[in-house]
Amino acid sequence: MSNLFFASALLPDGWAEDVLVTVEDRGRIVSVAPGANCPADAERFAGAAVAGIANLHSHAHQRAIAGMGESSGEGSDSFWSWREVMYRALDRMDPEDFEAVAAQLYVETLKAGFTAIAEFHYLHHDRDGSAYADPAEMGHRAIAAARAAGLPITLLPVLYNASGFGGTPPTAGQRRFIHDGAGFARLTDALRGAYGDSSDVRLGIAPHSLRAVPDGLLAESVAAHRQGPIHIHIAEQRREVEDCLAHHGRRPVEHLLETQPVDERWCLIHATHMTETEVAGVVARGAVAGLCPTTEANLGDGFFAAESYLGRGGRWGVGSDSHISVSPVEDLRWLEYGARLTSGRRTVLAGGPRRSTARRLVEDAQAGGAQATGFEAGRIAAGLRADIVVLDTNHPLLAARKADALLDGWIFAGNAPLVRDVVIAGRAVVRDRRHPREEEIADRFKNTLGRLLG
Ligand code: NGQ
Ligand code: ZN
Repeated sequence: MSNLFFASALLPDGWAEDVLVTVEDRGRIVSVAPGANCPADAERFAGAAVAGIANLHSHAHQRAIAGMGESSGEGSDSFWSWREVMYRALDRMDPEDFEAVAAQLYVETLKAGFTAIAEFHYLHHDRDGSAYADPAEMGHRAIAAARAAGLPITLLPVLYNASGFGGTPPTAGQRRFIHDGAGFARLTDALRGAYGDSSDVRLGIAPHSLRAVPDGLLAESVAAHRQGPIHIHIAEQRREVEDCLAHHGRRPVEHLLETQPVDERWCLIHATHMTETEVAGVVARGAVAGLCPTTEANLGDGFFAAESYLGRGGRWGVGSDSHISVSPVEDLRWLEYGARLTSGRRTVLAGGPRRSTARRLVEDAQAGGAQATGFEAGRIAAGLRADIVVLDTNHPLLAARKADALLDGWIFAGNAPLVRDVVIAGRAVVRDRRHPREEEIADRFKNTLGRLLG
């Protein structure tokens, strides 16, 4: 048992002061007592505590090229030309390199205030496309990196089979991603054997997209995975909506809802292009919309129908995806700003009169992130994981702010890092903005990039 004491904390029924949180040895909260005295043995945090937010969509290898697709190429640049740049960069990435890049990303993820990550992982095979001796080699590396950082991880091995609708053969650039049904089953079995009982790891699956997984194989993989999250890229680019219409006579979300048992286990990544009927359909199933506003902006995807989806009570969370920005602040802020820029109004997602926009965004993202990663977290409450972020209430940006105004300051005012401490399973893994292994992990990352890209 350990005791954590916070000057203030956002609890399920609102803000409280002098909050004593007792945590059992496996990292679950046993009790939460507002208005408490600080026991002598407690670890004391001077700031404002909020439950952490899960980063629900990551391609860790892309951290290596963040910002490297920003010089114009030959013709007009697009999502698809960026994808070629990304494929070329990962051509040379070995397991050691991948682990070094992922560890750096995961430390950054924690320091930004995310307390779990869903790794949508598709770099499975050796450089020539042949399987590694251990088919789960790269998955082990992702988990080793997360453990080095101290970040809970939901590993989503990706099923990738085709380059386009209709089962068109993969391209050379996709050779390291490809599985058939049997190969994918071997991978997921190996992972389940290795990590099935770990408290810091959750396992799910990620059929990459309707483009990359033909319907029959998609149904087969879903049927084989009775437990754990199911994530899929769904409707990010207009071209993929058009291709889906041409092939299936249905839009992607429409097609998925008609053909798969979409429910609360599902997370629909980049549900960018939806009709109102599709929005209502996703909300009714209780699935999470996995939103990545900074990557979606960077890649020119389009605006998610945030006002309508949130207005209907849809579940959602955020992910840093390509890692063009690793920050819950930027992703939550840009979700609201996208809604402002399209509607011409302010506080669009606040959820009613006299509500804090940031409180709404943070609480929705906590809940959606927990659902999509499968970690019992997202609130500071007995029975849940003690994954907690502490804001620096001493910072000038938060001066004279209390309660919800702290959250509005955090999300909307400036870019100074306001997360001071991060607690995972009851232990501070970031203290005073420092991670104990950050230098070592950053050095290894820099060496790796020097070799890969230099
Ligand atoms: C990915 N990323 O799988 O890494 C994708 C690009 C694709 C984003 N969609 C590749 N942001 O969708 O085919
Ligand atoms: Zn993605």
